Amino acid sequence: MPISKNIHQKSLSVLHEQLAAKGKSMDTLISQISKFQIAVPSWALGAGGTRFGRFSIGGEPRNLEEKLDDIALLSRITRKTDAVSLHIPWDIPRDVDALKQKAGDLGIGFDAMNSNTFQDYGQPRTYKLGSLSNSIKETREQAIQHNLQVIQLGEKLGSKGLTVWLADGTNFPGQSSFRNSLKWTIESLKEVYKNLPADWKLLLEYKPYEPNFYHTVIPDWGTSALICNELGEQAKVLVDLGHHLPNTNIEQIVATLMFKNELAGFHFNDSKYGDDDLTSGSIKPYQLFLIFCELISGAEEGSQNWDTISWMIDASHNTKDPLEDLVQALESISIAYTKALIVDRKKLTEHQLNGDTSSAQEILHDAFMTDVRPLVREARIRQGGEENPLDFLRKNNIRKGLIKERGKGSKASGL
Ligand code: RM4
Ligand code: MN
Ligand code: MN
Repeated sequence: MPISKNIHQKSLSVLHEQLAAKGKSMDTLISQISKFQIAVPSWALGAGGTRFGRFSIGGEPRNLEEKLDDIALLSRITRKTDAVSLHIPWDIPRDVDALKQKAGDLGIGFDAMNSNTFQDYGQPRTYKLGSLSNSIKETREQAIQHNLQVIQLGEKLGSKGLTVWLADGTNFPGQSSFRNSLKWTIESLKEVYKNLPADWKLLLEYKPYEPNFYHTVIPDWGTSALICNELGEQAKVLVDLGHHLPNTNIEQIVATLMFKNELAGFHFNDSKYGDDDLTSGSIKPYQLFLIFCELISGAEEGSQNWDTISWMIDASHNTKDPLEDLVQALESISIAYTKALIVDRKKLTEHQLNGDTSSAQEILHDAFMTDVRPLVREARIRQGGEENPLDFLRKNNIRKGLIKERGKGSKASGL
């Protein structure tokens, strides 16, 4: 909701007083908020589909260049993103140098590259029964080569990471051997890892089910970590928030991974039941806050360096304007991060050590219940972003303009 400058200033000064009482400096917080940038996935700029259908939103980017234009707009109005995460082959550039040049001009970098061995797109061998875990050597080899090509492309663009998500698994008991599938996956990933540039990381996702419903080769963080340990230091676990069974304690997973310096980064989204890819913070904002609490304390207490963690959104949506959805996601993530920054960690530790359960809980609640939106808004304004990015999109008829330029039926590559 748009608010007046007067109300913004008033609420900011109330917050300033509240924070000062807790010994928190507003300027330090603002610079932390401003530094925190989240990469946008190239596949979130069009209307997402479900397996039952896809409804075009109109004005979707028709090519990679237009995807960059959309991200540049998001970047300008929110100041919360400065990079795109590409998905190959959805995003094979027509002209790599020209794309790099354009991205540079727009101030957009290339975050982790995503390989795709979960679909068939005209390659010689099908991935119907798996890719890196396939029982047929030639199919595994093809999937390895695909990942190597993604790395090569990423190197040209200046990316520093390869994200691997495997759809591999089975639908029925007995369909394959658990142990062989895991062994072949590890062998294949070792081949990929051998070719990983020294300053890259391999981000390995896990997911308990879907598209396979009996078993997934890498179902959980433990299996992902086990594989990463076999690969080496540069391989770490990527936590996609939607890739857990309902009620999983994701903040604990984050803490454990950081404890072992095994956290590669995040795919932010929200979920009610499964891999719903709903807007971050739309369903479980308290969980998102608790995750950030673990991230901040894990980094502050020296478990894992904050700068080694990658931040990406992974969402798709079939009923919202993708630009509006991404604005909302970037805002929710920044709010959760800011709330976690204002937790009185010193007091929290004291209460933990004294066994004072109620007071410990109160510390977290107090931070979570604080309305930090004026702070996030102020950070954005100071960086030259829009006071209210959502309102900006509406007032300036951005979608209407895009529909006029790109057409009503344009369809972005992706899901
Ligand atoms: C998967 C997973 C991957 C993403 C694809 C599109 O469920 O989350 O990260 O590459 O979706
Ligand atoms: Mn993901
Ligand atoms: Mn997913």
